[in-house]
Amino acid sequence: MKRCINYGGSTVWPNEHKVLSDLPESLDVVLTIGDSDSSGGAGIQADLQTFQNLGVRGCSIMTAITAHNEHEITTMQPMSVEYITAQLSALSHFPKIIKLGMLARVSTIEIMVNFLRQYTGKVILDPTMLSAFRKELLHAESEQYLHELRNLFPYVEILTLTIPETESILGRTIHSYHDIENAGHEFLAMGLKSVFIKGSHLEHNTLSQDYWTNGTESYWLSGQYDEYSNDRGMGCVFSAAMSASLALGYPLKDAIIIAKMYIGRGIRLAQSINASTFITHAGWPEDEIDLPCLSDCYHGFSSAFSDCGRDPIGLYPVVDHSDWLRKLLPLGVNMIQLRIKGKFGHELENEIKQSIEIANKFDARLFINDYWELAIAYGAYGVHLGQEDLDSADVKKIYQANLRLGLSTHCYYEVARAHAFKPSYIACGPIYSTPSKRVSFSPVGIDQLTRWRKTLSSYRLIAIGGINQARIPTIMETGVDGVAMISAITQADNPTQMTIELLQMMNAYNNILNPIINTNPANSTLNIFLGSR
Ligand code: 3NM
Repeated sequence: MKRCINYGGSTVWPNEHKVLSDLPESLDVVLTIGDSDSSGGAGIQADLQTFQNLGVRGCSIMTAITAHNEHEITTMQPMSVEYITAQLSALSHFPKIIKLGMLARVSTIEIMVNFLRQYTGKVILDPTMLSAFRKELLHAESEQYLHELRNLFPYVEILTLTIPETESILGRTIHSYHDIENAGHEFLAMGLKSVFIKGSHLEHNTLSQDYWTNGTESYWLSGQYDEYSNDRGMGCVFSAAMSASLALGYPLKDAIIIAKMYIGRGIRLAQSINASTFITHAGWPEDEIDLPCLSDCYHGFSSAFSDCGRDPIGLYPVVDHSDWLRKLLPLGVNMIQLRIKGKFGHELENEIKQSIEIANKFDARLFINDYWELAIAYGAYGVHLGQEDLDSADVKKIYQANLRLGLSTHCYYEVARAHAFKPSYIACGPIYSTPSKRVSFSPVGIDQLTRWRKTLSSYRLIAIGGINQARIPTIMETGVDGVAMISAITQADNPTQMTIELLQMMNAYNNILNPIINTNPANSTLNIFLGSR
């Protein structure tokens, strides 16, 4: 075998054939290492379809060729050590993401372990050796194969497993969700950075429940269980979608959600061809039905919070003092958030109490940021929580007190977490960079907001972060229900005038979106702002 060398900080294998050298450096590429499935339902063929659908270029190394149809594998021919090494050596640059699938032979695992010692990118391991028909593939080597597989673990970012695979590797039966959690932590003790166990093979399961842990953080993903008799290719497509999302720059926690949506949609829309079923590949997954609920326990579904009423949301100022309510509510603002920082004790309580009284007087929907206990005590309309607040707040108490709930989100992981609470609205941000809050996320931009509008189709959706008057047309064209703003109002030269103008703009959009609610023909702002778009 040729020796791998370290060249200018990146690992390069000596080669004559620069297979990837013509690719622009910025192109997102995933290398999949696994078996060829002649029927196209699983293996490298399924991986490449998934990469392409998610906008990522794939390259591949074959570890085996299988003769596959919809019902069985008739033959498998593992690649020799020489062929696998030659394929590795032919690559001039290694993509930053590698997906390892079925490696077929102990000798192949050994090659990979040697190679990964010097590889600096991320590795996703989906052993697939026991899924569907592949259980027969390992022949007499199976014991040793399972044992050798563990040597890969220290190099792996995430291991994805079904319950039968978990049982084979750990040598015991998994009966319950608790067993799955324990198994996850046992895998971490073997040197893995994180593990994802798909719970859909658990007996009597009516939901799709999957567990992920990296030792410090853990969560369950719950989705609708789909009767899909033939699970061939599910593991490949799921881990391929995760690999593609990582290559696109999504963090692992987001990549898992995207992959779960991708496979959820693929199974939901699976196509029957000649009495067998194939996962559907249909581009980026965007449907809410495929969005899992993310929760720290396995019974992840909760009752929906009350909605925000029939009135449109439109302008949603976020202010830090009751004086702002005195100033803005008489102008017609009917939804507002009190976000107080740096006040405590009586002063804080008094501010909240007064704000609720003012809001009630104007029949306005007031959300209290963070201080949910005071919001309940004084009967606020709702509570707004950030993701960190969710760790400590008693969301059940907010629900039982019949307050509305608004949640901040910044990424797929947080959107899936918010979805588990079924809040009254979801805020997505920051859309643009903002001077008003230190947010550890890059601006999400209009394209992602448009995508989340589609994904969160049943929710009232609010855009926040860096939004000003000039940006409102672009934001409203995404179809969001409301726009939350701090500085555009509170830092305006004339906040009252600015608020009046913003309200007029919003009313124009509300008239378009809700023609039945707002039928007043005298509302000339509609024409003004339609004309200006
Ligand atoms: N939350 P401005 S951005 C309070 O992204 C807040 O969750 C954000 O202020 C989020 O309108 C933000 O001045 C600040 O940009 C919004």
